[in-house]
Parts: sequence; structure tokens; C-alpha cells
Amino acid sequence: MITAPQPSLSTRVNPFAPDPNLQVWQDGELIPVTEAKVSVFDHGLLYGDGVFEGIRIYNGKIFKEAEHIERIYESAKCIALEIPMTPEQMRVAMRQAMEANNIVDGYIRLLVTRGVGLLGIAIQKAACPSVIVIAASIELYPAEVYERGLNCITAGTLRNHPQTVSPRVKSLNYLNNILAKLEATNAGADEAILFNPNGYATEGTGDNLFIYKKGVLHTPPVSCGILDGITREIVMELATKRGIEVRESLLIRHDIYVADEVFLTGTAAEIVPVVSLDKRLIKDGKPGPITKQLTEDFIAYRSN
Ligand code: PXG
Repeated sequence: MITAPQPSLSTRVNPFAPDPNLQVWQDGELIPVTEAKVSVFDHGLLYGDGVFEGIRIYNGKIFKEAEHIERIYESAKCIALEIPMTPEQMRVAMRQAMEANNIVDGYIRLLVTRGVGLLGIAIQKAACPSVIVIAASIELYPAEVYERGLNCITAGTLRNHPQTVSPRVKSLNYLNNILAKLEATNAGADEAILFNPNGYATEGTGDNLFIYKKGVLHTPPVSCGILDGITREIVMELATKRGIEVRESLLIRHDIYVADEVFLTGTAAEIVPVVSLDKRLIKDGKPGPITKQLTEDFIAYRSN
């Protein structure tokens, strides 16, 4: 059989290729993104062995910098990964990446990988962890999503059991979340809510979950198997300041169906309303007043 010549993989045009002018910080130096290379022997690539953070820059300031740095050191500690720099050096690296690209409002992706090693999963086979800082613009939900709210599904894919890799570790393996997001896309929905192996709600694919019912704001406890979200913490504080009772509660799917309001929180999305789950409308299927109020409070908080 005669087959048509195949185009070379190396000459394909990637529509998502980064801006070639972007400078990235890699292991101590700023380099053009076109020159930044990750080895095929990096355990971050070979095994997903590494941790990351996603951080916002608002008006030239790194938002909740200390909290994100603390969390990446905790994630690293949990996987016995020694970050080869101090928190202060990490702050400097983030600032350098931000300034080199003149980012005033944007996003920082901070990652630490196990580094180049031998083939083999033992951490002793990789001795030089690698640190990368990317400061760039961020892809957000379009404004109309905040107006209309998200349509969600219950994911068949479960959130990682807390006795596997703890969901508190922001690890380089997001496949559970990726598969849950794919389920949502395949169902024509925007987002998926993941449950834990005991049937309790945990969070969205990259955002924490809140429901409001009869004057009380509920969010699953960290012990349910969620990322201990920095935005979640801020929203709990803002709600308390408004005089709203906040509880960490075990929630089942039913609780979400019959909630007065539902929303998600995260670094990228900030606060985004949820208006349906599995095609059951949350109340009248429109973003609710508490969600709107907390969104205003959050925007005021992060703008200060
Ligand atoms: N749950 C999960 C699983 C997350 O990954 C959150 C909750 C919210 O946490 P914070 O601390 O951000 O409020 C996250 C955060 C990205 C991206 O590029 C993902 C996150 C944050 C920023 C960017 O997909 N996830």
C-alpha cells in the first residue's frame, strides 16, 4: 500500500505556542522562552514528580505571595522534594520574571520538578531539582460566564483519595482533574464537581466549592480531600465580615441540587457562580445575591 508522506512532527505549527518574546526564569537565569528547555530525563516530565503554584499579579503586585510560597514549600515537603532556593530567593525570581515581561496584571506559574535523573522512580535517581517561573497573561472565563453562571456536572472521576497523593499537594499530576474537565466538556457543560470516594463533594477541577443555604455558607472541609485554597480562605473571611455564618460541612450531591446559591473560588476564576448541576437548576438558575455581594467584596479586597 502506498501511503502519503507524513508531515514531520517537528514542523507542525502549534496554535498555542507562547509569545516568542516571553522571558522565563529557569534555574537562576532569565532566558527567552524559545531557548528554555526541559530535559526528556526530568522526573517532572517522566513521572509528574514535582509541584506547582498559580499566582495572580494585580496592579503590579503579587497577590498572596507569602501564602503561595508557603503552600509550594509544604507541597514539596510532602513529596520529599527539596526546593534548591530560599523563599526570599523565590520572591526575587518571581519579581524578575514579572518585570522582564512588564506584567502589571497577569499570572505567575511557579514550578519545581525533581529534575534530571536516571530512568527509575526512586527520588535518589534525581539529585538536582529544577525551578521554573513563568510570568504571563492569564486565560480567564469570559465575562459572560460571570453573568450567566456555570453549568456543572457531577464527575464520574473521583477526587484523589486523601491517602493517595494528598489533594493538598499541588502536584504536577492533574490527570484526575483533567479527566473530570473532559467529562464536563463531553457533556456540553462548563465544569465538573468531583466527589470523594465516600460520596462527599470536594471541589471543581481547579476551584473550591461553596453553597449557600438558609443563611449559611457551607464549604467542604479540607479533610474531605481538597486543595486548601487561598481564595477559599479569603472568601470565608469576607463572608464572616459580612455577618454570614460560614461552616465547613460534608455535602452530598443533594445538598448542591437544593442549595439557594452555589459558586466556585480560585486564583484564576476568583468567584464564579454555578447555576446548575446535572441539569438541575440551582434555585432560579441565575447567579444569586450573596455570590454577587461576595464577588464585589473580593474585587475590593484584591484591588487594595
Ligand atoms: N482546587 C484545585 C484542585 C486547584 O487546582 C484551587 C482549588 C483553588 O485554589 P487557590 O489557592 O487558587 O484559591 C485550585 C487552584 C491553572 C490554575 O492554571 C489552577 C489553579 C490556580 C491557578 C491557575 O489551571 N488551581
